[in-house]
Amino acid sequence: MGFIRLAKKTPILRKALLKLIAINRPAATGGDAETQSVDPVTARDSVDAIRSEIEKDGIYIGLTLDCESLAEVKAYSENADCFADRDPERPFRYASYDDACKKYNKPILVAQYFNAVRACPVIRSISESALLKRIADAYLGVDSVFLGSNLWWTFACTPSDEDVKRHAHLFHYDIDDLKFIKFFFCITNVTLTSGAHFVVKGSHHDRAFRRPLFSSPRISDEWVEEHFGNKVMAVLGNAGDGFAEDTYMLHKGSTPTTGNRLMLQLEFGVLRHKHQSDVR
Ligand SMILES: O=C(O)CCC(=O)C(=O)O
Repeated sequence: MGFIRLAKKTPILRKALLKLIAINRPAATGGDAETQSVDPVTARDSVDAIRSEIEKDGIYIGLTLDCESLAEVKAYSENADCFADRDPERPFRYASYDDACKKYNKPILVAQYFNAVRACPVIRSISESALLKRIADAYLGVDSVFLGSNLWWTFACTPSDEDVKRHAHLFHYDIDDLKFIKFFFCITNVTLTSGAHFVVKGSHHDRAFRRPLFSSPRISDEWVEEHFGNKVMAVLGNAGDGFAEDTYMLHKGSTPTTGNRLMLQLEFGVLRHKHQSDVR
């Protein structure tokens, strides 16, 4: 990870590396090839339009997960263990949330499922979506690699300050790879009070708030409001709605007050590594 951080901080090095990788591994598909008839994901716009919107704003809203896949992910979430605070020692079933909070002696803010691609066939098929791969290739400019899935609950509760920070409910940016893209799908309805995701449009191009090499910055709402004002946007959606985001931009989750949120995320990058894997 140290190497990725160093390259991200050094635009010339990052550009050169991306060029080298693109020569060795050119985008396999790119552009608007035929859409697979069984693709679980569809988009409102062409791959080229999606790419240029992410390049400009850092985010594209307009993906949809088909109803069957949505129902299967939901069913899986009810029948498998999720893990409080992403801790493999703290499993529980969604239906037993209250008992789990008692058992682990805290209001659980976040719980993730592990090994989702292996354990849930429909998540595997979403991770293999030809459309997602084409968007990733087009945006990253290389034959992209699947880095991992993340299916997680964000619960309506009153969390500790430490959990708010740890679980990314303060503005921050990710440094997962030289260049990377995340696809998010709302598995439950996401409203302003049930887990809205916030982004600062266009901030993936901005270097002013980047911090020293090895710090993991969390940036206050006040600072973001003062510097970016009208570029802050809440991303909401109905179950099945999805968006693509370069989370090198400033973004954050929010703590729900009226309903729990279940989100599925699939990430693609350029380097082959396991830092974003949910395999435990
Ligand atoms: O929960 C969210 O909406 C954002 C999560 C996030 O920013 C992260 O995991 O890095």
